[in-house]
Amino acid sequence: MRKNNFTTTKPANRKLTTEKSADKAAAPAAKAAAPVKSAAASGSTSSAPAASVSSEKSEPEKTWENAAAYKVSKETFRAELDELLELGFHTDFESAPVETLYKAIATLINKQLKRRRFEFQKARRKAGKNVPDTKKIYYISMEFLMGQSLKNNLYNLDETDLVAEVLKDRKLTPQDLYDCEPDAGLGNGGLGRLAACYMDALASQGYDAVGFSIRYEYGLFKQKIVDGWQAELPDNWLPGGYVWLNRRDEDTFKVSFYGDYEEYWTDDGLKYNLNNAEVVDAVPYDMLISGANSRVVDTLRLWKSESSNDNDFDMASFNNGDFSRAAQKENRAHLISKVLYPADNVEEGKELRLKQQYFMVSASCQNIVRNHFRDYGTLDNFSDKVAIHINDTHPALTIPELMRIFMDEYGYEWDDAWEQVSKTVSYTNHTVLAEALEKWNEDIVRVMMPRIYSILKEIDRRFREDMEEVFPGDEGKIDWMTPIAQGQVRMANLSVLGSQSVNGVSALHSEILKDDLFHDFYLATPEKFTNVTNGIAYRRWLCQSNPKLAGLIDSCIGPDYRKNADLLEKFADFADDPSVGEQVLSIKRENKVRMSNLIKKTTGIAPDPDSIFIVQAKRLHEYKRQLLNALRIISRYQKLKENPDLDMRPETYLFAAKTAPNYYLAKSIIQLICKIGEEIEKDPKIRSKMRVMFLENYSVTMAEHLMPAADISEQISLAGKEASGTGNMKMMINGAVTIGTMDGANVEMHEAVGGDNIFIFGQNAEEVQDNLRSYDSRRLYETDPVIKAAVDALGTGFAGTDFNNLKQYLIQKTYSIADPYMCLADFNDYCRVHKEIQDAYEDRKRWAHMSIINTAKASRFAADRSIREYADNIWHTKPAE
Ligand code: 26V
Repeated sequence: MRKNNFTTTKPANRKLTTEKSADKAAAPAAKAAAPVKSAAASGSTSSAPAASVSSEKSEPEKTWENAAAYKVSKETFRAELDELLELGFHTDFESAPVETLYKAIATLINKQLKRRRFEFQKARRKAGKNVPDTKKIYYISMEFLMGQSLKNNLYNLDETDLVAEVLKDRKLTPQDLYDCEPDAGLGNGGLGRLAACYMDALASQGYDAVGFSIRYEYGLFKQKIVDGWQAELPDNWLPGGYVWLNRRDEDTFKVSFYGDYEEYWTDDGLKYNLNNAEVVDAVPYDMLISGANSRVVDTLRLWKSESSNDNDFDMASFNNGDFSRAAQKENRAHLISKVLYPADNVEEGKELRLKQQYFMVSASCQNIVRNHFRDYGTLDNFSDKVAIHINDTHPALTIPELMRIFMDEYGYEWDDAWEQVSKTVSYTNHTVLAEALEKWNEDIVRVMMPRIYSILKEIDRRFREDMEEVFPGDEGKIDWMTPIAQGQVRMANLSVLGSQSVNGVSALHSEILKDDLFHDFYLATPEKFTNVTNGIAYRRWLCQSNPKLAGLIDSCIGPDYRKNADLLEKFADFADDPSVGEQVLSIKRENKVRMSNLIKKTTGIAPDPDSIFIVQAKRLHEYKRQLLNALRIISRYQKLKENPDLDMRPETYLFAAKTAPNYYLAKSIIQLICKIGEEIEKDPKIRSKMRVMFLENYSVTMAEHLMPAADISEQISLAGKEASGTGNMKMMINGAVTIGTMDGANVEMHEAVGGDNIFIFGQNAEEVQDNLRSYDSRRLYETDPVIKAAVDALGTGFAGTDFNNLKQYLIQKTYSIADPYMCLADFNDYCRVHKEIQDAYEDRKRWAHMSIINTAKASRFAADRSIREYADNIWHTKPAE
């Protein structure tokens, strides 16, 4: 095939204007002249009436350099608040409902962030575009599980005390406002929360970064448990959440789907026509991301889909009284950003999901390239100045979409475009589960995005040619690696071959990628593969969620660890200090009391704060083995039934988990946990010794209460399956002791705290590999009476519901493999370490020691550290500050 340039009608490096071009879909500024919709209509706060109280003359200028200038007196803040309440909310300070106070104060804080953001960008421009070693970082992710923002922003801007002062006049506290804010639940679990933690770390360390995602109208469903069964309700978060969203019509981009596509050859190369495409507008809503101890304010840009053409409203149908037909096209456009897909780690081949992905990717890539060209007048230095990170394979279409823009809109030839694109993109893998590896039906891709499909075919063709040189004649291997085969587009392969870097999220996981999942790619391009172990926004998860423990740490080692997480390790020096130990235990107890009260509010039951709080909170999935936990609980319950006077420290088992709506088996496991809890509640003697509670509707905000209250953190996945885990880090930093397998980040936690401060059990990843083939769960069931009794109890049931299906799952080969995640194989060892925990917990000095070591050694799991590793080793950039 001749070297083609895939040009459309535009010449190379042509400046972009709003002029009508043959390919209108590509004109970035097309909406520049569109009037900004009213605040009420758009949900924007940018034009809220009183958000512009002019600062007094005597106040210092609010510049980038002068962070102190943003500090205002209580009086000034109150004056701004009063004006906003009156003009923006038609009320006043004395009579405003607390929800209104929340909105108004959030609006003022958002305004301060906008000012800071503006000044940051101004300073960036002033410093010149050629600041060496700094790039613009773009983090593209289908999910950002942000949770609440007010508390975090107040903490970062150091305005909590000011707001507390102002609220005193209404006898309210900041917490009363926090309780009004809905979670921005724009994510399923670990992957989404990680992206949120990384935005915090990027801003806190002064990196110039933008996150890109979708402004889902409905976030992750609200979970309702009905008779133990999970039901899903829509999560309509925008009414309380919009205060943080700043609509920016002027940055609207157009995204094309479908259409009649034809390619033809000319003397200038391959050209194409695309007619009758379905074009939608991508309208950005910016959420501003404050950093702690940082003057940088970054942006999370969330795209909303809207119909791009007034003609999309069908006036003729309307006039005929066919109203649903009249709005059909508009609704089709709006549907794209309507709702977050609630599945993770399971197959989800829905067309709308692919549409969401391309929508997000196309708008983001157009935005990135437009910005770059505007700043530099060329794309030749693109990979020197831009880093684009794709969070799992969901944004993998970034690769062909950038190729499209470079070639079709800027006239690049294939090789030059590829050179830039493949040096700019980097990819993180978050799961090795085969069923979560995205594959799309080739025909769907071809029809939905014909131009992208054509580029994918060319990527595929060239890749096969390249691999033929690396693995000559090895058809099988090459076929396994290609982005298109057997009628499917394989997003993981596309991501690996189109990225300059591929990483896993814990040391073990990254090894598995090289040895197993991407082994052939590793052989072909070993230099691409690296590891960045996950990290958490520890200021949120420790300093804000557990202020008492953070205060104690301040008093021991000083507050600098709040800026530099490495310093937290010094807290280990206090592991055997009796007074610090006592305080650690009593703070944990206070946190448990607080959690217990919260649980009482929703369930009517207050678990005993002097019992051991054993927590497993995470998505419900077979590989995470909540079922193993439940089986051991059953076994323990049977023991207690036999001997109700058993001498033991009471235990409270707290579960929290959502699962994909169509994941029947996982829903059964939720029901099992609920029903065991119900059964135990019936017996006063037993429930004084053990309680099992399933906490409904797990969320970021719930986690912020739960993590500080955990004594034991359950991290019991089958080794080799959990890529990293991050809940494990959150509980660890709050002083919980982990019971876990050698999986994901547990391995590094074990290394950090040493064998005495963690309870490790079960097969390691290698043993799992070796044993899987010969594994016979039925034999274990038949030969081990304790296992048999627990499994049989599933058949008998709890609180009137039997769980024969789960019994069969564990021992019956009618399921392709019985017990595929080997619960029964690790059962006995799991019981063994739980016994050790009972003893360790009774030795209060030892427990305090373990707790302190866990908190201190969690320093290495700070997101700040992860982000520095990404910046240094993958993006090759430095902070802008
Ligand atoms: C897959 C799918 C499949 C199609 C439908 C929607 C959807 C959404 C998400 C996913 C992938 C989920 C992968 C994930 O969340 N992995 C988790 O990532 C965490 C952060 O790296 C890590 O700590 C967890 O171990 C890992 O399970």
